[in-house]
Amino acid sequence: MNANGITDAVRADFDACLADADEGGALELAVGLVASGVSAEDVLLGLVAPAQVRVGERWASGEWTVAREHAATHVSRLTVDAAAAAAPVSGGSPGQVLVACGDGEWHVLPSHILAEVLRLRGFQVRSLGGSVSPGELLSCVHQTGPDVVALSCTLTFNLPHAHRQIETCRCAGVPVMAGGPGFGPEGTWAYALGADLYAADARDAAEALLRRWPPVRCGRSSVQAAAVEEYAVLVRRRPELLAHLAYVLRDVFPGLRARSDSPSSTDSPGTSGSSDTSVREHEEGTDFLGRLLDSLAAAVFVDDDRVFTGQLAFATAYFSARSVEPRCLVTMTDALADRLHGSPRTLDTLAAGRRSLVTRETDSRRPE
Ligand code: B12
Repeated sequence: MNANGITDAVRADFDACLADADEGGALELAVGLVASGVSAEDVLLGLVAPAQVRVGERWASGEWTVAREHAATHVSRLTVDAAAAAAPVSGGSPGQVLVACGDGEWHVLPSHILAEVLRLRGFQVRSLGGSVSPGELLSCVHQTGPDVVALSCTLTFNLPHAHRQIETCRCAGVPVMAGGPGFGPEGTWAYALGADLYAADARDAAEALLRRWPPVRCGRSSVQAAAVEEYAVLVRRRPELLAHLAYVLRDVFPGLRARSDSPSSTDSPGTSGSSDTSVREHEEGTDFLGRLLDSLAAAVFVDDDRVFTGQLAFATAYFSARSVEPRCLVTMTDALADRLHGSPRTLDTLAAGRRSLVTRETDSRRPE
């Protein structure tokens, strides 16, 4: 039994509900816990959040399909809503929080859990859901006048977008609290981007806000002009670099062969006689490479190799689980380095990425 009253058996039951997409069972379990005196906050943070981490592991290891992950996440979302609705809300509203995800960030559930925890603690909360552009955020800030914007980032390659959101809020005079694993260990990259506050989870966030309300603007971006310049080069050259990678990796990377016979191939989907499956596989392959390029660009932007090496570690595990030779990632870093001679920071980041891959490869060959 844990301090919050959620036992291992309860966790196992909830995992089984997610595995079976059993909405009824999950809601009964969660609402039952709240009725028996477990706080809704504990249900959200001690039951649903860790179960979602396990969902991610099962998807990443290839045990679950994307469809199964979607179904489980849907049940988790319903569970969050039901548990929160079954609990009393603390009285007295300290003020208003606007919860948002950066552009390109579709991990909404983390921000939704945060929103519900803050609401249960008495804050007035408005939630914007996934992938919000800086323009949309600005207009909502002007319309609703929040005391603080809570910005969620799960994926590190979205950091440059998060920077734009933080800058937008700074221009509007509203402080930003950042959170989510995308902001790095102890929120390192949140502070680098100029966020005013960071919290590791929703409970810490609520407590930090209640301790020092209203939050004030104090953050300062340490993003350097030279880094932004190299980042812009990577963004501008993204299509060309991606086409080159697809060509270089066509024999080793799943799904790329069918549509990468020449580096200048510009066929639109369906015109080369490929089957729907090969078109889809090709798109998935280029999406994957695109995300690796984006994490290289994000690493250059925040001037921290770990953004890139972390993504390479994820890609290595992802490939290994799918019997794809992770060595193709070394080929990828070399192919990019060949094309990016004029970008010294990018070359350093690629070299760090390459070293991390080679070290991991050597370690994996060492006898236990
Ligand atoms: C569900 C899910 C999805 C769903 C999201 C649907 C939804 N409605 O949310 C969908 C299908 C969209 C998705 C897509 C992708 N996903 Co996904 N996803 C997940 C999964 C399984 C669960 C996410 C979740 O709900 N977590 C639970 C919450 C509670 O997590 P949390 O971050 O701990 O949140 C707490 C704190 O971080 C904090 N917090 C969060 N935000 C904020 C904000 C503030 C201000 C504060 C103070 C605190 C705070 O408070 C929260 C509560 O305490 C995770 C696994 C995981 N480990 O999280 C993978 C995971 C995040 N996804 C992953 C990947 C790779 C992807 C894709 C790139 C896959 C793809 N297409 O090939 C895409 C990218 C989409 C995009 N651009 O955003 C990887 C990321 C790995 C990596 N290093 O890149 C993960 C880790 C899976 C894995 N194990 O490999 N995903």
